[in-house]
Amino acid sequence: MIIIGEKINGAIPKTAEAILNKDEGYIRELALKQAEFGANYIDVCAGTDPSIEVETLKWLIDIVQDSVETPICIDSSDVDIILELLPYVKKPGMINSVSEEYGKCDRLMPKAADTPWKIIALTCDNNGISLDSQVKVKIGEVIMEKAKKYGIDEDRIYIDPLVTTLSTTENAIASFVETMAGIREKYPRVHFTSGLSNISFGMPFRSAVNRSFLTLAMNAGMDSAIMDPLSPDMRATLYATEALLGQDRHCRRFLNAFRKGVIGPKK
Ligand code: THG
Repeated sequence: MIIIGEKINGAIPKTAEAILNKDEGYIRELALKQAEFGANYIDVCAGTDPSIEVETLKWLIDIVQDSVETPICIDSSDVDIILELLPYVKKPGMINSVSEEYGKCDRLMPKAADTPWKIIALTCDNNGISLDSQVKVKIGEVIMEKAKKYGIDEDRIYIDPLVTTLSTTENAIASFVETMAGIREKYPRVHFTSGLSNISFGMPFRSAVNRSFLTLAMNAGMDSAIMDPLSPDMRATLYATEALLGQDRHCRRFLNAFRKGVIGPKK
């Protein structure tokens, strides 16, 4: 599994407070801890007024780059901001995200083509997010064909099928699984990712729903997640599921994580 650590995001009240107060130490600690607990990428999202988004992201990126070797996942809905930041980031990481909205793919892909940056692509377009998995599959195919046209290898694309909320859409998981299966049929090397907490909006005990979603989605081929690596329960589910799915030879990662205290029963 490729873990994208979600904690440096201005939508989280404590992180927003740290951004407002220019609390470098707090952001540094989030970067260090997420790297320590297995994040392969560190998502950086300003969640501020658009007029100060670039400035905020640069400040966050500086701190992360200075603290850890883990590559950054630039999280912005504004393609121009992403393009402005690409040369600013020292180590190529992930772009989060493009979609078929407003020609985002055609604006970003040519510029990212000859770089090692990986790209998260959402299965939505100018009509928004469809509830129909077949519509999402079609959008996914359009995105993959564009990647091919611009010379971006299939395995640099991480499709986010945009899971819907279980409390309003009973077949949220079924639709998510169908979307992945439909796209993977044509593009066997593409990756899939998802913001884990989207599934549980509007429900109590969200962490239980998020963890079960992680297991089911991994079983259906999701190989990346935007998640909180600082949650011990989430880590336990992740490592156990990898082992159960035969993705952890001799359960070595599970055993090592247990020995190091990264996972284990509550004390
Ligand atoms: N897809 C893509 N990018 C995304 C999202 C997505 N970026 C933003 C968002 N969704 C994913 N990031 C977050 C960040 C924080 C939280 C949820 C999604 C959050 N965190 C709580 C906290 O840290 O306090 C609780 C975490 C927990 O208990 O699990 O709510 O869908 N491509």
